[in-house]
Amino acid sequence: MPESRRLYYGYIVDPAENRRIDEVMFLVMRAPSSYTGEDVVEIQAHAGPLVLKSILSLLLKQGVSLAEPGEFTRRAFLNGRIDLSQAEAVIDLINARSASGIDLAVQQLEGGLKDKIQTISSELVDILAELEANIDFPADVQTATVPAHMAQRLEDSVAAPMRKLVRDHDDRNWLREGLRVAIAGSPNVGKSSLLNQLLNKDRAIVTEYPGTTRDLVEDGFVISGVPVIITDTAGIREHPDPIEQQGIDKAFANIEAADLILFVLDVSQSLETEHFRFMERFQNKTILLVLNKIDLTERFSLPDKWRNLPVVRISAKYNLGIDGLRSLLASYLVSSDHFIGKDIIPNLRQKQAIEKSLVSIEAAKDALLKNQPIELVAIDLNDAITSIQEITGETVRPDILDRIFGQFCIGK
Ligand SMILES: Nc1nc2c(ncn2[C@@H]2O[C@H](COP(=O)(O)OP(=O)(O)OP(=O)(O)O)[C@@H](O)[C@H]2O)c(=O)[nH]1
Ligand SMILES: [Mg+2]
Repeated sequence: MPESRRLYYGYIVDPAENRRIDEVMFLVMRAPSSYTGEDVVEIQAHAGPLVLKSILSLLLKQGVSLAEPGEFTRRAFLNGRIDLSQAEAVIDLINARSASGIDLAVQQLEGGLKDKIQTISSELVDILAELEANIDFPADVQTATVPAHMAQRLEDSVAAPMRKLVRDHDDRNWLREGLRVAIAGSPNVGKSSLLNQLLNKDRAIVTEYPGTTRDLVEDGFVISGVPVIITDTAGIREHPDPIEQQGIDKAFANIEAADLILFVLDVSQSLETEHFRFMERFQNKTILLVLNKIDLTERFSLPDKWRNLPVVRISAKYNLGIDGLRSLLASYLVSSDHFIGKDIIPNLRQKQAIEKSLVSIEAAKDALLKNQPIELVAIDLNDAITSIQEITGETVRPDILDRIFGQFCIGK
């Protein structure tokens, strides 16, 4: 009987022909000390495709079946070895394209989000239990003081930390998926030239004709361990031709969705009303002013109201100041309010579950403050608990599980 978690040496033998197929190492991991929490045998064979195929078909003949994509992780979840947020972290880890993506995934894999959610949800369960005690024994408690104190407790120990998680997703989900940077500006200011410099390759067409770029040109690079998804957009101008107009529409949609805008100005041209209009329109977004073509003139002064914005002076054509722009981007990424630290950032699914739960919590708080029957408050709190537990997977629907585990590849 092989011992658990010990490596053995031997041969795979086809019993029908008593023929040796491969020289292998194998490992037995008995439940519950394995990835899935079940009994597991791992065979380490030589990597030739024919050898592997022969071993596999022998095993299949013995009644073994092939794993579905994500089946190992799904079993680990179903056996309670990990929760759903940790299973999702496995996907993030496999898909990570940068050091920050790995950091995030590892923290979640270690149970960072799970712990936070469990703290919040057990607080909710406590509050609900206390309320239900009031339903059963109303005479025991001074009912008049209960609602306000409960509403406050819901706010402080449940709603506030949940809102912070939602904010963290909104502010910093790009650490997982990449910071979206849009290069915007009038035609011919050197946007495509800048894209090519940042990527160190000829990605977009550059010509002296205004209106060269019409579609979005997207690419990616990594800066300070963080993935950046950068898009060059069509030059924005009034009265474009119909094709250009489509490009400009796409440009605006892309700029709207970006985390950071590089607004490129040509220092040899004077500012027009459309530049001011652009800045007005996107005043709530993070804009970095890029003054290009500094090889042509030194005389360019910024309007007073733009003086507080971060500015870099470059020549995209002659590769001047590009490193300065890179370090400004890097410092933006690691600046105090963006720095990742040991924080946990929920993904979109998790954020949506928190938001759904928050709606029920607000309703419960409201009902408490309006002195509505405690039974009604209890219904809201139950809904809140159900929603928040979708994150750890205690209450999640099977079709959502299918969708999550469908993202895995075979063997994970
Ligand atoms: N002198 C000088 N010329 C530049 C500089 N950067 C770009 N150019 C030139 O400006 C022209 C337009 O450059 P592009 O990069 O195509 O400009 P764009 O903003 O992408 O233009 P559209 O795609 O039409 O919106 C080209 O002839 C470039 O060589 C620079 O720093 N200095
Ligand atoms: Mg262009």
